[in-house]
Amino acid sequence: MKRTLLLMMLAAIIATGCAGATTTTPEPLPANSLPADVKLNGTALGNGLRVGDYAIWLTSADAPERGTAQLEAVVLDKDNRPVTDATVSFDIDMTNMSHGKNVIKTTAAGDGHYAGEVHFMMGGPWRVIVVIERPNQAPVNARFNFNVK
Ligand SMILES: [Cu+2]
Repeated sequence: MKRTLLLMMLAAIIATGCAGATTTTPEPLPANSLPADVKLNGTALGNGLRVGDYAIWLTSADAPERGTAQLEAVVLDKDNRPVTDATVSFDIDMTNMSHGKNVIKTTAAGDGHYAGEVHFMMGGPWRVIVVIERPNQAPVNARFNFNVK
């Protein structure tokens, strides 16, 4: 009996230790979970993601094709309010081959929108890691996978 309790406590301690903000498993947010007052500019690149205290959406002005694309991340806090004081960048690469490190700084476009121009060198499977940095907080990564024509 005592031994069981000890094991349960140990399990609880281990579980708590793994629940740090940077290791939170992203949770997909379907389109209907976007608040009514938040507008996405363009086509959503997959579901939104809940990562830690953030809800993040990634859109492309046009369906992504080989060449230049205007991407936009929308960053909301845990109460679905726009996060306007973050530094947001796009870390882009293909998932079936690497084209090297390519990180694009975005420009804050108001209301939690962050815009950046990226270049897709070829069609195929790509990913964009949206990196969210705020003062005195660990960076948060949200990874979006999608196909480029
Ligand atoms: Cu490639």
